[in-house]
Amino acid sequence: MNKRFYITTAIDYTNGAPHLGHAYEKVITDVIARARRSLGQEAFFLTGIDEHGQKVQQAAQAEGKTAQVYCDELAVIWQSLATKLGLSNDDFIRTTDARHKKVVGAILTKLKAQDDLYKNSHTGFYSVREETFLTEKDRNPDGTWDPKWGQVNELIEENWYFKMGKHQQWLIDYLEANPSFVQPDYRRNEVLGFLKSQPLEDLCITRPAARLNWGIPLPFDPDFVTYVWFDALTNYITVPASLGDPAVCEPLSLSTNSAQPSTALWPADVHVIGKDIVKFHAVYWPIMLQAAGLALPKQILAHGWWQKEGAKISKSTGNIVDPIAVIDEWGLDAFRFYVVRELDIGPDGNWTDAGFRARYQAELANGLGNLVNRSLSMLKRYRDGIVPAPANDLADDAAKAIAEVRSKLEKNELQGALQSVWALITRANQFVDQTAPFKLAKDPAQAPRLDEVLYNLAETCRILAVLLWPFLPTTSTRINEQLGISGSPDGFATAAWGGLKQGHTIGSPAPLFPRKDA
Ligand code: ME8
Repeated sequence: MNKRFYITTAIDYTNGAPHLGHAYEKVITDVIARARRSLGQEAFFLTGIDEHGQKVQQAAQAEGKTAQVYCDELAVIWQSLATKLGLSNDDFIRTTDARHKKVVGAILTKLKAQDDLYKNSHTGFYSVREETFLTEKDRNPDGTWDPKWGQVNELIEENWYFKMGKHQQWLIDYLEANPSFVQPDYRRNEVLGFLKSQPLEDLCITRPAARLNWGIPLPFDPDFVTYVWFDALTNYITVPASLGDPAVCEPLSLSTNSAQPSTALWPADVHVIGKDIVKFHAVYWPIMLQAAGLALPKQILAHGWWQKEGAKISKSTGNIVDPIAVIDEWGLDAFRFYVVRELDIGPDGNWTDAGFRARYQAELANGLGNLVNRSLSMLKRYRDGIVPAPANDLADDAAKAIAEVRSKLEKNELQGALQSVWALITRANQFVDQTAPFKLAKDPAQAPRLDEVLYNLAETCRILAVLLWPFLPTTSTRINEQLGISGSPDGFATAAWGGLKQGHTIGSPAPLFPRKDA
Protein backbone atom coordinates (compact mmCIF):
# COMPACT_ATOMS: atom_id res chain seq x y z
CA MET A 1 0.00 0.00 0.00
CA ASN A 2 1.80 3.13 -1.23
CA LYS A 3 1.13 6.34 0.61
CA ARG A 4 -0.42 8.91 -1.67
CA PHE A 5 0.56 12.55 -1.87
CA TYR A 6 -2.19 14.03 0.31
CA ILE A 7 -3.06 17.71 -0.08
CA THR A 8 -5.86 19.68 1.57
CA THR A 9 -7.39 23.16 1.57
CA ALA A 10 -8.90 25.01 4.50
CA ILE A 11 -12.58 24.13 4.84
CA ASP A 12 -14.70 27.20 4.24
CA TYR A 13 -17.28 28.65 6.58
CA THR A 14 -20.62 28.46 4.86
CA ASN A 15 -22.18 31.50 6.47
CA GLY A 16 -21.45 33.75 3.49
CA ALA A 17 -21.12 33.49 -0.28
CA PRO A 18 -17.92 32.04 -1.77
CA HIS A 19 -15.47 34.80 -2.73
CA LEU A 20 -12.16 35.32 -4.49
CA GLY A 21 -10.09 34.28 -1.45
CA HIS A 22 -11.87 30.95 -1.20
CA ALA A 23 -11.61 30.35 -4.94
CA TYR A 24 -7.91 31.28 -5.07
CA GLU A 25 -6.97 28.84 -2.35
CA LYS A 26 -8.86 26.02 -4.01
CA VAL A 27 -7.30 26.75 -7.42
CA ILE A 28 -3.68 26.81 -6.18
CA THR A 29 -4.29 23.56 -4.32
CA ASP A 30 -5.78 22.03 -7.45
CA VAL A 31 -2.76 23.11 -9.51
CA ILE A 32 -0.40 21.48 -7.01
CA ALA A 33 -2.47 18.27 -6.96
CA ARG A 34 -2.62 18.10 -10.76
CA ALA A 35 1.10 18.89 -11.02
CA ARG A 36 1.95 15.98 -8.72
CA ARG A 37 -0.20 13.64 -10.75
CA SER A 38 1.38 14.88 -13.97
CA LEU A 39 4.81 14.27 -12.45
CA GLY A 40 3.79 10.67 -11.73
CA GLN A 41 2.72 10.71 -8.08
CA GLU A 42 -0.61 9.37 -6.91
CA ALA A 43 -2.25 12.38 -5.30
CA PHE A 44 -5.33 12.75 -3.12
CA PHE A 45 -6.89 16.20 -2.94
CA LEU A 46 -9.37 17.08 -0.20
CA THR A 47 -11.49 20.18 0.15
CA GLY A 48 -14.77 20.87 1.91
CA ILE A 49 -16.78 23.03 4.26
CA ASP A 50 -16.85 23.97 7.94
CA GLU A 51 -20.48 23.95 8.98
CA HIS A 52 -20.74 24.22 12.75
CA GLY A 53 -20.64 27.26 15.00
CA GLN A 54 -22.61 30.18 16.21
CA LYS A 55 -22.67 32.18 13.00
CA VAL A 56 -24.22 29.32 11.08
CA GLN A 57 -26.71 28.69 13.86
CA GLN A 58 -27.70 32.37 13.80
CA ALA A 59 -27.88 32.57 10.01
CA ALA A 60 -30.15 29.51 9.94
CA GLN A 61 -32.38 30.98 12.62
CA ALA A 62 -32.61 34.25 10.71
CA GLU A 63 -33.93 32.32 7.70
CA GLY A 64 -36.30 30.28 9.87
CA LYS A 65 -34.58 27.01 8.99
CA THR A 66 -33.01 24.28 11.03
CA ALA A 67 -29.24 24.46 10.95
CA GLN A 68 -29.06 21.12 9.14
CA VAL A 69 -31.46 22.19 6.37
CA TYR A 70 -29.60 25.48 6.05
CA CYS A 71 -26.25 23.66 5.75
CA ASP A 72 -27.58 21.10 3.28
CA GLU A 73 -28.69 23.90 0.98
CA LEU A 74 -25.36 25.69 1.24
CA ALA A 75 -23.38 22.51 0.72
CA VAL A 76 -24.90 22.29 -2.77
CA ILE A 77 -23.67 25.81 -3.57
CA TRP A 78 -20.16 25.15 -2.27
CA GLN A 79 -19.88 21.83 -4.05
CA SER A 80 -20.95 23.45 -7.28
CA LEU A 81 -18.22 26.06 -6.79
CA ALA A 82 -15.69 23.23 -6.68
CA THR A 83 -17.03 21.96 -10.01
CA LYS A 84 -17.09 25.45 -11.48
CA LEU A 85 -13.41 25.93 -10.54
CA GLY A 86 -12.51 22.68 -12.31
CA LEU A 87 -11.18 21.17 -9.08
CA SER A 88 -9.89 17.62 -9.29
CA ASN A 89 -10.68 16.93 -5.64
CA ASP A 90 -11.02 13.29 -4.64
CA ASP A 91 -13.41 13.96 -1.77
CA PHE A 92 -15.46 16.79 -0.29
CA ILE A 93 -15.70 16.84 3.49
CA ARG A 94 -18.58 18.32 5.42
CA THR A 95 -18.13 18.68 9.15
CA THR A 96 -21.73 17.51 9.54
CA ASP A 97 -20.81 14.13 7.95
CA ALA A 98 -21.35 11.16 10.27
CA ARG A 99 -17.82 9.96 9.43
CA HIS A 100 -16.44 13.25 10.73
CA LYS A 101 -18.40 13.23 13.98
CA LYS A 102 -17.05 9.74 14.62
CA VAL A 103 -13.41 10.86 14.28
CA VAL A 104 -13.91 14.00 16.38
CA GLY A 105 -15.43 11.74 19.05
CA ALA A 106 -12.49 9.35 18.80
CA ILE A 107 -9.76 11.97 19.22
CA LEU A 108 -11.58 13.60 22.14
CA THR A 109 -12.10 10.23 23.81
CA LYS A 110 -8.42 9.40 23.49
CA LEU A 111 -7.25 12.76 24.86
CA LYS A 112 -9.71 12.49 27.75
CA ALA A 113 -8.52 8.96 28.58
CA GLN A 114 -4.93 10.25 28.66
CA ASP A 115 -5.88 13.02 31.04
CA ASP A 116 -5.08 15.71 28.47
CA LEU A 117 -8.49 17.34 28.95
CA TYR A 118 -9.96 18.89 32.07
CA LYS A 119 -13.06 20.86 33.00
CA ASN A 120 -12.70 24.28 34.51
CA SER A 121 -14.77 27.34 35.15
CA HIS A 122 -13.87 30.70 33.76
CA THR A 123 -15.10 34.07 34.90
CA GLY A 124 -15.38 36.63 32.21
CA PHE A 125 -17.39 39.39 30.62
CA TYR A 126 -20.02 38.16 28.22
CA SER A 127 -21.79 40.15 25.52
CA VAL A 128 -25.35 38.90 25.35
CA ARG A 129 -25.98 40.56 22.01
CA GLU A 130 -22.87 39.11 20.35
CA GLU A 131 -23.01 35.88 22.36
CA THR A 132 -19.31 35.96 23.03
CA PHE A 133 -16.86 36.41 25.86
CA LEU A 134 -14.97 39.70 25.69
CA THR A 135 -11.36 40.22 26.61
CA GLU A 136 -9.58 43.16 28.16
CA LYS A 137 -8.64 44.22 24.62
CA ASP A 138 -12.32 44.84 23.87
CA ARG A 139 -12.61 47.44 26.63
CA ASN A 140 -12.57 51.17 25.89
CA PRO A 141 -9.53 53.03 27.29
CA ASP A 142 -11.75 54.39 30.09
CA GLY A 143 -12.75 50.86 31.14
CA THR A 144 -16.28 50.94 29.74
CA TRP A 145 -17.62 48.60 27.06
CA ASP A 146 -18.51 49.86 23.62
CA PRO A 147 -22.28 50.09 23.07
CA LYS A 148 -21.92 47.68 20.11
CA TRP A 149 -21.58 44.85 22.66
CA GLY A 150 -25.01 45.58 24.15
CA GLN A 151 -25.48 44.41 27.70
CA VAL A 152 -22.23 42.99 29.17
CA ASN A 153 -22.54 40.63 32.15
CA GLU A 154 -19.88 39.11 34.31
CA LEU A 155 -20.42 35.39 33.96
CA ILE A 156 -18.95 32.17 35.23
CA GLU A 157 -18.91 29.48 32.56
CA GLU A 158 -17.65 25.91 32.73
CA ASN A 159 -15.81 24.45 29.78
CA TRP A 160 -13.38 21.73 28.83
CA TYR A 161 -9.72 22.62 28.27
CA PHE A 162 -6.90 20.90 26.40
CA LYS A 163 -3.47 20.93 28.07
CA MET A 164 -1.16 22.59 25.60
CA GLY A 165 1.67 24.02 27.69
CA LYS A 166 3.56 20.79 28.12
CA HIS A 167 4.08 20.58 24.34
CA GLN A 168 5.40 24.10 23.87
CA GLN A 169 9.14 23.38 23.96
CA TRP A 170 8.71 20.28 21.83
CA LEU A 171 6.94 22.36 19.17
CA ILE A 172 9.62 25.07 19.22
CA ASP A 173 12.29 22.40 18.76
CA TYR A 174 10.27 20.78 15.99
CA LEU A 175 9.84 24.05 14.08
CA GLU A 176 13.53 24.81 14.43
CA ALA A 177 14.60 21.37 13.25
CA ASN A 178 12.10 21.31 10.34
CA PRO A 179 12.29 24.62 8.48
CA SER A 180 9.97 23.43 5.72
CA PHE A 181 7.15 22.59 8.17
CA VAL A 182 5.67 26.09 7.89
CA GLN A 183 6.17 27.97 4.64
CA PRO A 184 6.97 30.67 3.60
CA ASP A 185 9.83 31.23 6.08
CA TYR A 186 8.40 34.51 7.32
CA ARG A 187 5.27 32.70 8.51
CA ARG A 188 7.41 30.12 10.30
CA ASN A 189 9.32 32.94 11.99
CA GLU A 190 6.05 34.50 13.16
CA VAL A 191 4.98 31.20 14.71
CA LEU A 192 8.34 30.77 16.42
CA GLY A 193 8.21 34.37 17.66
CA PHE A 194 4.76 33.77 19.12
CA LEU A 195 5.78 30.48 20.77
CA LYS A 196 8.95 31.92 22.27
CA SER A 197 7.35 35.08 23.60
CA GLN A 198 4.76 33.69 25.97
CA PRO A 199 3.66 30.55 27.76
CA LEU A 200 1.04 28.70 25.77
CA GLU A 201 -2.34 28.83 27.45
CA ASP A 202 -4.51 25.76 27.58
CA LEU A 203 -7.05 25.71 24.77
CA CYS A 204 -10.73 25.97 25.59
CA ILE A 205 -12.20 23.24 23.38
CA THR A 206 -15.92 23.46 24.10
CA ARG A 207 -18.93 25.71 24.25
CA PRO A 208 -21.84 24.92 26.57
CA ALA A 209 -24.62 23.30 24.53
CA ALA A 210 -27.08 25.59 26.31
CA ARG A 211 -25.44 28.55 24.56
CA LEU A 212 -24.46 26.91 21.28
CA ASN A 213 -26.08 23.70 20.19
CA TRP A 214 -24.91 23.59 16.56
CA GLY A 215 -21.79 21.53 17.10
CA ILE A 216 -20.53 18.05 17.87
CA PRO A 217 -21.36 17.00 21.46
CA LEU A 218 -18.50 15.74 23.63
CA PRO A 219 -18.80 11.94 23.83
CA PHE A 220 -18.21 12.05 27.59
CA ASP A 221 -20.15 15.21 28.47
CA PRO A 222 -23.06 16.02 26.13
CA ASP A 223 -23.75 19.32 27.89
CA PHE A 224 -20.88 20.67 25.79
CA VAL A 225 -20.22 20.87 22.07
CA THR A 226 -16.77 20.84 20.50
CA TYR A 227 -15.16 24.21 19.84
CA VAL A 228 -15.31 24.97 16.14
CA TRP A 229 -11.53 24.83 15.52
CA PHE A 230 -11.04 21.49 17.25
CA ASP A 231 -13.89 20.19 15.09
CA ALA A 232 -12.61 21.80 11.88
CA LEU A 233 -8.94 20.80 12.08
CA THR A 234 -9.91 17.18 12.60
CA ASN A 235 -11.41 17.10 9.09
CA TYR A 236 -7.94 16.42 7.72
CA ILE A 237 -7.81 13.03 9.45
CA THR A 238 -11.49 12.18 8.99
CA VAL A 239 -11.10 11.28 5.37
CA PRO A 240 -8.02 9.05 5.85
CA ALA A 241 -9.89 7.37 8.73
CA SER A 242 -12.95 6.82 6.55
CA LEU A 243 -10.69 5.13 3.98
CA GLY A 244 -9.25 2.82 6.60
CA ASP A 245 -5.81 4.45 6.73
CA PRO A 246 -4.02 2.62 9.57
CA ALA A 247 -1.89 5.72 10.29
CA VAL A 248 -5.07 7.34 11.66
CA CYS A 249 -7.26 4.38 12.59
CA GLU A 250 -4.73 2.61 14.80
CA PRO A 251 -3.78 5.47 17.14
CA LEU A 252 -7.45 6.44 17.50
CA SER A 253 -8.65 2.82 17.94
CA LEU A 254 -11.00 3.17 14.98
CA SER A 255 -11.92 0.02 13.11
CA THR A 256 -10.80 -0.17 9.51
CA ASN A 257 -13.42 -1.33 7.07
CA SER A 258 -11.83 -4.66 6.23
CA ALA A 259 -14.20 -5.22 3.29
CA GLN A 260 -12.37 -2.51 1.37
CA PRO A 261 -8.66 -2.14 0.74
CA SER A 262 -7.44 0.81 2.81
CA THR A 263 -5.83 3.91 1.36
CA ALA A 264 -2.66 5.33 2.90
CA LEU A 265 -2.89 9.12 3.11
CA TRP A 266 -1.71 10.29 6.51
CA PRO A 267 0.41 12.28 7.20
CA ALA A 268 -0.78 14.99 4.87
CA ASP A 269 1.93 16.32 2.57
CA VAL A 270 0.58 19.86 2.36
CA HIS A 271 -2.16 21.78 4.15
CA VAL A 272 -2.81 24.86 2.00
CA ILE A 273 -4.32 27.65 4.12
CA GLY A 274 -4.55 31.43 4.35
CA LYS A 275 -2.22 33.56 6.45
CA ASP A 276 -4.92 34.36 9.03
CA ILE A 277 -5.21 30.78 10.25
CA VAL A 278 -1.54 29.88 10.55
CA LYS A 279 -1.63 29.75 14.36
CA PHE A 280 -4.42 27.19 14.37
CA HIS A 281 -2.55 25.00 11.88
CA ALA A 282 1.00 25.48 13.09
CA VAL A 283 0.40 25.49 16.86
CA TYR A 284 -2.92 23.91 17.86
CA TRP A 285 -3.03 21.23 15.18
CA PRO A 286 0.50 19.80 15.66
CA ILE A 287 -0.07 19.70 19.42
CA MET A 288 -3.41 17.92 18.99
CA LEU A 289 -1.78 15.36 16.72
CA GLN A 290 1.27 14.89 18.91
CA ALA A 291 -0.91 14.37 21.98
CA ALA A 292 -3.11 11.88 20.11
CA GLY A 293 -0.11 9.93 18.84
CA LEU A 294 -0.49 10.80 15.16
CA ALA A 295 2.22 11.91 12.75
CA LEU A 296 2.45 15.59 11.86
CA PRO A 297 1.63 16.92 8.39
CA LYS A 298 4.76 17.57 6.35
CA GLN A 299 3.94 21.15 5.48
CA ILE A 300 1.64 24.05 6.25
CA LEU A 301 1.71 26.26 3.16
CA ALA A 302 0.25 29.70 3.88
CA HIS A 303 -0.93 31.94 1.07
CA GLY A 304 -1.58 35.66 1.30
CA TRP A 305 -4.82 37.56 1.12
CA TRP A 306 -6.37 39.29 -1.85
CA GLN A 307 -7.62 42.81 -1.91
CA LYS A 308 -9.63 44.30 -4.73
CA GLU A 309 -8.57 47.61 -6.30
CA GLY A 310 -6.33 48.25 -3.28
CA ALA A 311 -9.08 47.88 -0.65
CA LYS A 312 -10.26 45.09 1.61
CA ILE A 313 -12.71 42.68 0.04
CA SER A 314 -15.98 43.34 1.81
CA LYS A 315 -19.52 42.37 1.09
CA SER A 316 -20.91 45.36 2.97
CA THR A 317 -19.00 47.91 0.87
CA GLY A 318 -19.61 45.94 -2.31
CA ASN A 319 -15.86 45.63 -2.96
CA ILE A 320 -15.98 42.02 -4.09
CA VAL A 321 -14.86 39.74 -6.89
CA ASP A 322 -17.44 37.07 -7.61
CA PRO A 323 -15.41 34.20 -9.02
CA ILE A 324 -18.49 32.66 -10.64
CA ALA A 325 -19.36 35.85 -12.51
CA VAL A 326 -15.75 36.18 -13.74
CA ILE A 327 -15.73 32.58 -14.94
CA ASP A 328 -19.08 33.01 -16.70
CA GLU A 329 -17.81 36.07 -18.54
CA TRP A 330 -14.19 35.16 -19.26
CA GLY A 331 -13.94 31.39 -18.94
CA LEU A 332 -12.56 29.18 -16.21
CA ASP A 333 -8.98 29.12 -17.43
CA ALA A 334 -8.80 32.92 -17.64
CA PHE A 335 -9.69 33.05 -13.94
CA ARG A 336 -7.27 30.28 -12.98
CA PHE A 337 -4.50 31.89 -15.02
CA TYR A 338 -4.92 35.35 -13.56
CA VAL A 339 -4.92 34.33 -9.92
CA VAL A 340 -1.94 32.00 -10.19
CA ARG A 341 0.09 34.28 -12.46
CA GLU A 342 -0.65 37.44 -10.50
CA LEU A 343 0.03 36.21 -6.98
CA ASP A 344 2.84 34.03 -5.76
CA ILE A 345 1.95 31.77 -2.81
CA GLY A 346 2.78 33.84 0.28
CA PRO A 347 2.48 37.60 -0.17
CA ASP A 348 -0.78 39.51 -0.37
CA GLY A 349 -2.28 40.33 -3.75
CA ASN A 350 -4.45 42.92 -5.37
CA TRP A 351 -7.10 42.10 -7.95
CA THR A 352 -7.72 44.88 -10.43
CA ASP A 353 -10.20 44.56 -13.27
CA ALA A 354 -7.80 46.43 -15.56
CA GLY A 355 -4.97 44.06 -14.62
CA PHE A 356 -7.18 41.07 -15.29
CA ARG A 357 -8.13 42.36 -18.74
CA ALA A 358 -4.53 43.23 -19.55
CA ARG A 359 -3.25 39.75 -18.72
CA TYR A 360 -6.12 38.18 -20.64
CA GLN A 361 -5.35 40.23 -23.72
CA ALA A 362 -1.55 40.13 -23.66
CA GLU A 363 -0.73 36.72 -22.24
CA LEU A 364 -3.71 34.56 -23.10
CA ALA A 365 -5.20 35.98 -26.31
CA ASN A 366 -2.10 37.51 -27.94
CA GLY A 367 0.46 35.21 -26.33
CA LEU A 368 -0.71 31.61 -26.00
CA GLY A 369 -3.88 31.85 -28.11
CA ASN A 370 -2.23 33.55 -31.03
CA LEU A 371 0.74 31.18 -31.05
CA VAL A 372 -1.39 28.05 -31.10
CA ASN A 373 -3.87 29.43 -33.59
CA ARG A 374 -1.38 30.69 -36.13
CA SER A 375 0.91 27.67 -35.76
CA LEU A 376 -1.86 25.16 -36.39
CA SER A 377 -3.65 27.26 -39.02
CA MET A 378 -0.43 27.51 -41.07
CA LEU A 379 0.20 23.80 -40.75
CA LYS A 380 -3.34 23.20 -41.97
CA ARG A 381 -3.10 25.70 -44.81
CA TYR A 382 0.40 24.92 -46.11
CA ARG A 383 0.67 21.19 -45.37
CA ASP A 384 -2.94 19.97 -45.17
CA GLY A 385 -2.46 19.56 -41.43
CA ILE A 386 0.16 16.84 -41.90
CA VAL A 387 3.16 17.09 -39.57
CA PRO A 388 6.50 17.35 -41.45
CA ALA A 389 9.78 15.69 -40.41
CA PRO A 390 11.15 16.71 -37.00
CA ALA A 391 13.37 19.79 -36.74
CA ASN A 392 15.03 21.21 -33.66
CA ASP A 393 15.28 25.02 -33.74
CA LEU A 394 13.19 25.42 -30.57
CA ALA A 395 14.28 22.18 -28.91
CA ASP A 396 16.73 23.84 -26.51
CA ASP A 397 14.24 26.53 -25.50
CA ALA A 398 11.62 23.87 -24.88
CA ALA A 399 14.06 21.73 -22.88
CA LYS A 400 14.93 24.75 -20.73
CA ALA A 401 11.25 25.48 -20.07
CA ILE A 402 10.52 21.82 -19.30
CA ALA A 403 13.38 21.61 -16.78
CA GLU A 404 12.44 24.88 -15.12
CA VAL A 405 8.75 24.04 -14.88
CA ARG A 406 9.52 20.62 -13.40
CA SER A 407 11.81 22.06 -10.77
CA LYS A 408 9.38 24.86 -9.88
CA LEU A 409 6.39 22.53 -9.68
CA GLU A 410 8.34 20.30 -7.32
CA LYS A 411 8.78 23.34 -5.07
CA ASN A 412 5.17 24.55 -5.46
CA GLU A 413 6.45 27.72 -7.16
CA LEU A 414 3.40 28.05 -9.37
CA GLN A 415 3.84 31.65 -10.45
CA GLY A 416 7.46 30.95 -11.39
CA ALA A 417 6.44 27.90 -13.39
CA LEU A 418 4.00 30.01 -15.42
CA GLN A 419 6.75 32.55 -16.07
CA SER A 420 8.91 29.77 -17.51
CA VAL A 421 6.04 28.57 -19.71
CA TRP A 422 5.46 32.09 -20.98
CA ALA A 423 9.13 32.54 -21.79
CA LEU A 424 8.72 29.63 -24.21
CA ILE A 425 5.51 31.12 -25.65
CA THR A 426 7.24 34.45 -26.22
CA ARG A 427 10.23 32.74 -27.81
CA ALA A 428 7.98 30.74 -30.15
CA ASN A 429 6.02 33.84 -31.16
CA GLN A 430 9.34 35.59 -31.93
CA PHE A 431 10.34 32.56 -33.98
CA VAL A 432 7.22 32.99 -36.12
CA ASP A 433 8.04 36.65 -36.64
CA GLN A 434 11.71 35.95 -37.43
CA THR A 435 11.15 33.03 -39.80
CA ALA A 436 8.03 34.56 -41.40
CA PRO A 437 6.48 31.28 -42.60
CA PHE A 438 3.84 33.20 -44.59
CA LYS A 439 6.70 34.51 -46.75
CA LEU A 440 8.44 31.14 -46.95
CA ALA A 441 5.17 29.68 -48.24
CA LYS A 442 5.30 31.92 -51.27
CA ASP A 443 8.69 30.58 -52.41
CA PRO A 444 8.72 26.89 -53.48
CA ALA A 445 12.52 26.81 -52.95
CA GLN A 446 11.88 27.45 -49.25
CA ALA A 447 9.60 24.43 -48.81
CA PRO A 448 12.14 22.47 -46.71
CA ARG A 449 12.62 25.46 -44.40
CA LEU A 450 8.86 25.92 -44.10
CA ASP A 451 8.60 22.24 -43.08
CA GLU A 452 11.14 22.86 -40.33
CA VAL A 453 9.39 25.98 -39.05
CA LEU A 454 6.00 24.29 -39.01
CA TYR A 455 7.35 21.27 -37.14
CA ASN A 456 8.97 23.48 -34.50
CA LEU A 457 5.74 25.37 -33.92
CA ALA A 458 3.43 22.37 -33.76
CA GLU A 459 5.78 20.52 -31.43
CA THR A 460 6.05 23.56 -29.17
CA CYS A 461 2.25 23.71 -28.99
CA ARG A 462 2.15 20.03 -28.01
CA ILE A 463 4.68 20.61 -25.23
CA LEU A 464 2.80 23.69 -24.03
CA ALA A 465 -0.35 21.60 -23.64
CA VAL A 466 1.54 19.26 -21.32
CA LEU A 467 3.19 22.04 -19.29
CA LEU A 468 -0.08 23.93 -18.92
CA TRP A 469 -2.22 20.98 -17.91
CA PRO A 470 -2.03 21.54 -14.12
CA PHE A 471 -2.88 25.22 -14.55
CA LEU A 472 -5.29 25.43 -17.48
CA PRO A 473 -6.70 21.92 -17.90
CA THR A 474 -9.48 22.92 -20.32
CA THR A 475 -7.20 24.92 -22.61
CA SER A 476 -4.52 22.28 -22.49
CA THR A 477 -7.01 19.60 -23.50
CA ARG A 478 -8.29 21.80 -26.33
CA ILE A 479 -4.75 22.32 -27.65
CA ASN A 480 -4.30 18.56 -27.66
CA GLU A 481 -7.58 18.09 -29.52
CA GLN A 482 -6.63 20.70 -32.10
CA LEU A 483 -3.36 18.85 -32.55
CA GLY A 484 -5.40 15.69 -33.21
CA ILE A 485 -3.82 13.92 -30.25
CA SER A 486 -6.10 11.59 -28.36
CA GLY A 487 -5.98 11.39 -24.58
CA SER A 488 -5.26 14.03 -22.02
CA PRO A 489 -1.91 15.89 -21.91
CA ASP A 490 -1.56 14.98 -18.25
CA GLY A 491 1.78 13.21 -18.18
CA PHE A 492 4.76 15.52 -17.68
CA ALA A 493 7.17 12.92 -19.06
CA THR A 494 5.56 13.25 -22.52
CA ALA A 495 6.78 16.86 -22.75
CA ALA A 496 10.17 15.82 -24.15
CA TRP A 497 10.98 17.27 -27.59
CA GLY A 498 10.16 15.11 -30.59
CA GLY A 499 6.86 13.59 -29.49
CA LEU A 500 5.00 14.72 -32.58
CA LYS A 501 5.60 12.20 -35.37
CA GLN A 502 6.04 12.93 -39.04
CA GLY A 503 2.86 12.16 -41.00
CA HIS A 504 0.50 12.73 -38.06
CA THR A 505 -2.62 14.69 -39.07
CA ILE A 506 -3.76 17.44 -36.76
CA GLY A 507 -7.38 18.39 -35.98
CA SER A 508 -9.07 21.75 -36.58
CA PRO A 509 -7.58 24.96 -35.20
CA ALA A 510 -10.00 27.25 -33.33
CA PRO A 511 -9.32 30.34 -31.22
CA LEU A 512 -8.63 29.50 -27.57
CA PHE A 513 -9.30 32.92 -26.06
CA PRO A 514 -11.84 35.04 -27.93
CA ARG A 515 -10.86 38.68 -28.10
CA LYS A 516 -12.87 40.97 -25.84
CA ASP A 517 -12.42 44.32 -27.50
CA ALA A 518 -15.58 45.97 -26.21
O1 ME8 B 1 -11.08 30.23 8.28
N1 ME8 B 1 -7.79 36.28 0.27
O2 ME8 B 1 -12.89 29.61 6.98
P1 ME8 B 1 -13.04 30.91 6.05
C1 ME8 B 1 -7.27 35.04 0.29
N2 ME8 B 1 -13.37 27.55 8.45
N3 ME8 B 1 -7.73 34.04 1.07
C2 ME8 B 1 -8.77 34.31 1.87
C3 ME8 B 1 -9.39 35.58 1.89
C4 ME8 B 1 -8.85 36.60 1.03
N4 ME8 B 1 -9.35 37.81 0.96
N5 ME8 B 1 -10.41 35.51 2.77
C5 ME8 B 1 -10.42 34.25 3.28
C6 ME8 B 1 -11.99 29.46 7.98
N6 ME8 B 1 -9.43 33.52 2.74
C7 ME8 B 1 -12.10 28.14 8.71
C8 ME8 B 1 -10.96 27.24 8.26
S1 ME8 B 1 -9.60 24.94 8.29
C9 ME8 B 1 -9.51 23.57 9.28
C10 ME8 B 1 -10.93 25.90 8.94
C11 ME8 B 1 -9.07 32.13 3.05
O3 ME8 B 1 -14.21 30.60 5.18
C12 ME8 B 1 -8.73 31.95 4.52
O4 ME8 B 1 -7.42 32.40 4.76
O5 ME8 B 1 -13.05 32.14 6.86
C13 ME8 B 1 -8.90 30.46 4.69
O6 ME8 B 1 -7.72 29.76 4.35
C14 ME8 B 1 -10.02 30.13 3.69
O7 ME8 B 1 -10.16 31.27 2.83
C15 ME8 B 1 -11.34 29.85 4.37
O8 ME8 B 1 -11.71 30.94 5.18
